[in-house]
Amino acid sequence: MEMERISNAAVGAGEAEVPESLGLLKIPYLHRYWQHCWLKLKEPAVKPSQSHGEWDLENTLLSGLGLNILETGRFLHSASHTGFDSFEEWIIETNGGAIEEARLTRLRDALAGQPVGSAAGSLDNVPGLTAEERTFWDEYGYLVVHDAVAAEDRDAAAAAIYEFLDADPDQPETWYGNKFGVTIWVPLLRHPAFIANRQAPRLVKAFAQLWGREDLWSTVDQGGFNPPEHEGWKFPGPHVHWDASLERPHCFGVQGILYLTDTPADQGAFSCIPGFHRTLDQWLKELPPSEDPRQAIRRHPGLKPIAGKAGDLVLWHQSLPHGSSPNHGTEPRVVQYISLRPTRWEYTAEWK
Ligand SMILES: O=C(O)CCC(=O)C(=O)O
Repeated sequence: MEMERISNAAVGAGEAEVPESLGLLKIPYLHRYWQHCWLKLKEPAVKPSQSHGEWDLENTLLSGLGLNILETGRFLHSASHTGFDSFEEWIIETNGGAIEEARLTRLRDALAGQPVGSAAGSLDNVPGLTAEERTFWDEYGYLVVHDAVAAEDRDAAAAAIYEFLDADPDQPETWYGNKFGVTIWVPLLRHPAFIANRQAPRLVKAFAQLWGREDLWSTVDQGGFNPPEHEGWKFPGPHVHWDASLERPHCFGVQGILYLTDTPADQGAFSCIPGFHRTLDQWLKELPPSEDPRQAIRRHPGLKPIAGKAGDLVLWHQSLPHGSSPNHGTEPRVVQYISLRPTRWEYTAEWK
């Protein structure tokens, strides 16, 4: 198939007109993204480093369309659905049959390089981080934001995870039948309470303050369920790691996890090495060349579990080594993963 040229590819162009041929959602960049995925599929020799270098915009696109990056990849890889029309139909169907025009307009504007506000509306009167919290963040690279979402959405999200897993909070024998395997991930993505939590004003404001901007897009991330260890169920990870490239420069990025139930430190809490974002460069320089940093970090003694209450949002700088931890408590740890990123952000494309 001849690759069609999109003459008005939206990035930064600021153009308003979208030709009829660009489909149902009228997002020129969506067509460009689809073409790019198609090219990678048909010509696997094209390395990611030779890609069009728009990792940030691709994430914005998918977040704006309420899509998870892995589910989108899976859809596009399934041989029977490679047409652009079926891609758009799948997007709409995945969103429950319709996408609000206001959401599409905000996305179109952002992809066209126009300024957009927060998805949660004005944040002016929303309580934000204090000066002490900002100082703590700078020093330690993580932060616990209390009562980040509405209590009813927090509880509804926890209940949705139990229901999705066919588990019962009062029946421990039901906690270990995760149909998705031995994992703490729960691939529930678009429960209404999950969507509400991603847009909770206090949560959005915390991300906005750390990024220093409001044109943020929430990843469509999953839930998590980490039950107490026992003889037949041992914590499978994630062990300490980074999700960002270790190639320089080490860019700014904020990741987050929302505790949906009380999470004492020994109950499978999120763990990180506080302050490591400030010493990552030096640590890498001093590491013997024979050492793989991603293995070496596992021996670091500074990993600290971060306790929190139901409704607490733990934020961390992406340069902090982090992971989950074995649950030595009596209750499961129940969470929702949430990260917000701007339309465009600095990132290091080369993976190390
Ligand atoms: O579940 C956790 O506590 C850790 C999450 C994590 O490692 C990640 O989001 O990259």
